[in-house]
Amino acid sequence: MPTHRAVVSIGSNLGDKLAHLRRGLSLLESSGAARIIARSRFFRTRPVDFLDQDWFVNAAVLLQTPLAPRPLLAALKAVERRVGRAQQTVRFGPRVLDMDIVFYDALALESADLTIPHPRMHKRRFVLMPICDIDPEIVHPVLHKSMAVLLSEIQDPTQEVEPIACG
Ligand code: PH2
Ligand code: MG
Ligand code: MG
Repeated sequence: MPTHRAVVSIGSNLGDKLAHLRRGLSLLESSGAARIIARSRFFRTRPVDFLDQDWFVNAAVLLQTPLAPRPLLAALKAVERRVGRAQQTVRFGPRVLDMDIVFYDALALESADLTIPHPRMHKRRFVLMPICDIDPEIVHPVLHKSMAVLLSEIQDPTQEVEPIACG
């Protein structure tokens, strides 16, 4: 079976955030949709885009998966629902669990329901810092810059990201 590698960014800012992230990863593996090859530490991160909400806990995982991008997206959404995510009311607003595909092999895909690489990843410290934890040398397949370089290009001082001791 052909296998693929995907980088997925995960986040939560409602209830027991860390527990939601851990449960999501465990459900993802037990569903058979993906194997987790590496996981970053967990980070406490100040909200971006929609500021009037609680801080997030974010992390990133490197996955091995037999699934094509859309079935992988469906599997991630199924896990989000099982962990308790309801239909979103506010764009960029609070959520129990968010699992976003950042990279899928070196694929570049742009469509209404799915864009890979994630279109905002390079502007977000809460995405880049966890991926750097896994491997700072991963290269963005469209921008052709490493995670370390993209992270160093973010100057925004409001994007606070700090590792959680227990993570
Ligand atoms: N997700 C968003 C919007 N803003 N901010 C942080 N810190 N972490 C997130 O995961 C996040 C966010 C929409 O997906
Ligand atoms: Mg998201
Ligand atoms: Mg999402």
